[in-house]
Amino acid sequence: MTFVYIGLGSNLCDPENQLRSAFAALKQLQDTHVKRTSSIYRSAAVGPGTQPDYLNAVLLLATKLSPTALLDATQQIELNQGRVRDIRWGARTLDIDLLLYGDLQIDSPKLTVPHPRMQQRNFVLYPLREISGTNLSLPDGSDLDTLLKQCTNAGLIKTKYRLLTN
Ligand code: ROI
Repeated sequence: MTFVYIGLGSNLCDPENQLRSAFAALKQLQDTHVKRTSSIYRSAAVGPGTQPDYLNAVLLLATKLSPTALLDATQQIELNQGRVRDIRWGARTLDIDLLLYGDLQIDSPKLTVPHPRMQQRNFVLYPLREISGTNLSLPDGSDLDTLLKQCTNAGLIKTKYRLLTN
């Protein structure tokens, strides 16, 4: 079993429901257990142009799936929920990002882990810290608490909602 942190994000077609559907689908994945879930966070969209606010959450999985098998499975969940990959950084019904896969560093055409932009994203770092319990060391030698000090939580709203593990 490997511990894997994933990020969920949605800003289209009832985002809270999108996150809940994704969570239900992730719970059905073979050889995979959802161990922890963060609160649901709301934030303005990062990136160019104007688009609706996002809801985000971070989950801890324990899985026997390989990184590519897990990527394929999460991309299938995105597709099942109507994800259309057209505009880079455009609005989306569902985004599932592999943030950390154990302490592996992966740099392949299909997959980069740790997620290359997670270190600057408050909607990833704050929910990640909520469920990590302790400071986390990242494979590049950085650590979560230091990244958090460099990353404002301005505009990030922790809601009272969460995806429940039971
Ligand atoms: N902005 C926020 N706040 N949350 C996201 O999940 C998110 N995802 C994206 C882009 C468009 C970069 N902006 C985001 O892919």
